[in-house]
Amino acid sequence: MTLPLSFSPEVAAARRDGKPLVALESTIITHGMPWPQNLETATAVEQAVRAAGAVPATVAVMAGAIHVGLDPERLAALAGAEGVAKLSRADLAVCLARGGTGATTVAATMICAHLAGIAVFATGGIGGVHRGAEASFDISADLHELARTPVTVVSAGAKAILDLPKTLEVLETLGVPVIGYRTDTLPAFWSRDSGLAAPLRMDSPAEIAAAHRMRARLGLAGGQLVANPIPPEAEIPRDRIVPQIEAALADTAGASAKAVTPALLARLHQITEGRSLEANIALVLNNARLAAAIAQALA
Ligand code: PSU
Repeated sequence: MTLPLSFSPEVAAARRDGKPLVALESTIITHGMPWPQNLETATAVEQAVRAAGAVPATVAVMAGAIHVGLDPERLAALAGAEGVAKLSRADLAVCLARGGTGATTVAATMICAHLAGIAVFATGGIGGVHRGAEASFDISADLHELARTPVTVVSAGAKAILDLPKTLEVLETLGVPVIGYRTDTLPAFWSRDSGLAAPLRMDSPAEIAAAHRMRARLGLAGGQLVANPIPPEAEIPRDRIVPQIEAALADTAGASAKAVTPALLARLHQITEGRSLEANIALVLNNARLAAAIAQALA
């Protein structure tokens, strides 16, 4: 049986010509940002990857196939759709087997990127250990995926709505390298600094590419998490965002499972009067540019 993989013409040509590719996820489009900023951002992120010398491959499941690279019509259809499923490792195969449609999270995008032979993936922030996880057990499947699938994921750290110290602990237990890019402290998504030390530091795309290759040579399962701080001009300082996060957490206490992260992000956009969304867009663009440079260093 062949894999249910469908490449856009741009991605198919890049694979043929051996051009560097960067995978992009689609849950950020369907669940992370409101219309129309979601479509504008997805389009701008693809453009940022191209401008930085690589080829973007936005991943989503549509009508029972994994699409690696979405043409503008498919991208617009996904961004405008209501009630799209949010797919992780657990539900990817079920959605495909039923001929369904869904957006891929970090975990599912890593699986699809690896199937497509793409080693580098840019997102905003990964999922992690939610606050109160000692009672709820809510830990994102993104962490386990990083431990098993060999893709380098460029993020602005884990989303600061999470319990960041516990997220770091779990990543360490799972053997996932967490690499601060040109920083000694872990970035916290909307802010440049979480106050926590970054376990590792690298200062160039070439070093990150070399570490990616070395993991493969050693036969180590799993990927790398690159934590790239939001640009200074776009950041929301920690003392400003932390109370706003607390308010958003209080307002969304009823959400559970897959609904938690989207509900928190949406409430925070309201509380910050759009500033958290602006910061989110800036950090994703920044991650796309770094991912393109890493993909070129790997090619
Ligand atoms: N980065 C963003 N916005 C997002 C996400 C990442 O800037 O919405 C998505 C990713 O798809 C990630 C998901 O996998 O949030 C985490 O969801 P959960 O906490 O339910 O695992």
